[in-house]
Amino acid sequence: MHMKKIFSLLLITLLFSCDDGEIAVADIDFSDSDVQLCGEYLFYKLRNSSTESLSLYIPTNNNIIREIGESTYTINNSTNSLVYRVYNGNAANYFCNEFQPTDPTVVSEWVVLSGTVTITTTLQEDDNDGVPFENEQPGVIDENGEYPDALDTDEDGIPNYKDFDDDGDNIPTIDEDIDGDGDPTNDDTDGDGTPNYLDADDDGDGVDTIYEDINGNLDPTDDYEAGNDTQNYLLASETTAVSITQYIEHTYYSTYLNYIVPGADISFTSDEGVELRLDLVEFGTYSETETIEETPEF
Ligand SMILES: [Ca+2]
Ligand SMILES: [Ca+2]
Ligand SMILES: [Ca+2]
Ligand SMILES: [Ca+2]
Repeated sequence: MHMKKIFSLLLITLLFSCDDGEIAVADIDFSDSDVQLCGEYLFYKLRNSSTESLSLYIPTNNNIIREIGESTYTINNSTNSLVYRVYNGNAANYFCNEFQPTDPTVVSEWVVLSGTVTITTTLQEDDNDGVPFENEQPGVIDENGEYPDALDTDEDGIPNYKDFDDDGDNIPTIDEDIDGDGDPTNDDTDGDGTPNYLDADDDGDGVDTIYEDINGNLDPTDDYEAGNDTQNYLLASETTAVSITQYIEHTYYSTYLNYIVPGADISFTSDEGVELRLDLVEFGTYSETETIEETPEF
């Protein structure tokens, strides 16, 4: 109890009395801390060498972190809770445990008795192919968060922004960066004005790159004619074609971003009835990325 009092004096920048009781205003900034998640759904952040936590618990069976859109939850400190805690040690293992650890212990706890929290969930899909999302002509986002007019150069059903082989020649876009400068958009072997990553016939010899795969292993980058040090698909003088009837497996990444914002009027109350106003503009963003593997139909 003595420790708690001392702590409170250190913590509180401004403490004054009014008719409703004591109000403390504290400049406690969690904005540099990552939002972490345990189970369904305990969001939490740690700061000050993990001796302070801010946690938001919304118990529900709904998959709230993958439902695109905005949801507002009522904080009542029984079902849904928002809590600021101070511990007497590192609390990094305090969460995500089936059993509450005995160490560290909670020195101070401040809860939100009433208020709201809004979670806005958006989905970002990208192929990490070296061409930025906005340069893959996604078009305009619709009300469902989708891009119905996105460009699909090879018409394999996967739009360019998430197609890691944009021209469907079985060479991933990132590997069509011939000069290796990290930018696949400035490489055009046959000089036809279409960069290799969008050019199904990279050397302009009339044989599509996908068929210049002599050993048929779905990788045209390892096929050389004897005596050549350049692959057939980049050499217009080599026009041997084989039958290829499938695409390589494609990979892209779906990232769900959950932007969590408490209501503007939220305040925290200690068990002694002291009200604490945190400088809490937002809780933060929790993100979760899923890797999708898909082989388009040829
Ligand atoms: Ca495509
Ligand atoms: Ca792409
Ligand atoms: Ca190509
Ligand atoms: Ca060719």
